[in-house]
Amino acid sequence: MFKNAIVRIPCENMVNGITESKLGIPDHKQAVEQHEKYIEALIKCGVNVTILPPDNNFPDSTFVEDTALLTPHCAIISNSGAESRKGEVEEIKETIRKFYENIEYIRNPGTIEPGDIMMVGTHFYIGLSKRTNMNGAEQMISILKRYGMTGSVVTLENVLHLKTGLSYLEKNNLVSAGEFVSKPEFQKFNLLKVDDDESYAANCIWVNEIVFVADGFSKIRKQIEDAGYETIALDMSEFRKLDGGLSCLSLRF
Ligand code: CIR
Repeated sequence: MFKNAIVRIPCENMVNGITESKLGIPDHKQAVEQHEKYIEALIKCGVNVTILPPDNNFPDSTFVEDTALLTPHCAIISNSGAESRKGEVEEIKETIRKFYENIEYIRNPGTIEPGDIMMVGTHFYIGLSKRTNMNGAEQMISILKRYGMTGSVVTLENVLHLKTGLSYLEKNNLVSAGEFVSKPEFQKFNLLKVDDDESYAANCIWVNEIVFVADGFSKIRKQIEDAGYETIALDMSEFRKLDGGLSCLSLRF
């Protein structure tokens, strides 16, 4: 169960965030409203939410997931593979220190963004992407080992981050899209397969037995409900314009 979450309110400068989508420029006001609904949903799931103020120095700073991996035993501060995002970790360290005594760091030449890391119990799958390199993954795995956890790498080609196409919902249920559906390492899971026309919704999150799903993707939402979960649908239109999904908007621990 998650007791805490950290989020950061989207800044006006989000209009300059990194994106490969061709969905247009996000509307800041609408993004803030969508973010408020996201916070309300976390609170509904019994999570204490730490809300950080907007940080205009970093257009992508609302995507706090990429700043750290927060495990039950330690916090690991990441090192973004995107130049414009590297400074985000400085801004969040102070908050993480309030919750963790054991803090570790990924250092150059290693890069890693936790959007590439999926937790399954004490094991962490790490996607090798444009943002996460082998050195970063190896540093992460050796830190995890020191704290009694394990990690393994997964290759990916077509998506920004591992969790753009995969979400673990506990109880062996794995939402899976595109290139991940046929990967041998995931065949042991009960796969909830996402159709290509709903691939954006493969990024969903389990929060204390409730699953947050992007609004407007009824087929995967029904599959998740049929698997026994209550769902909350959230409008993500403005974050999607920056290639961001539900997991990216919080650190949950
Ligand atoms: C970026 O490209 O870094 C942001 N525009 C989106 C980050 C999404 N984060 C995530 O999937 N964890």
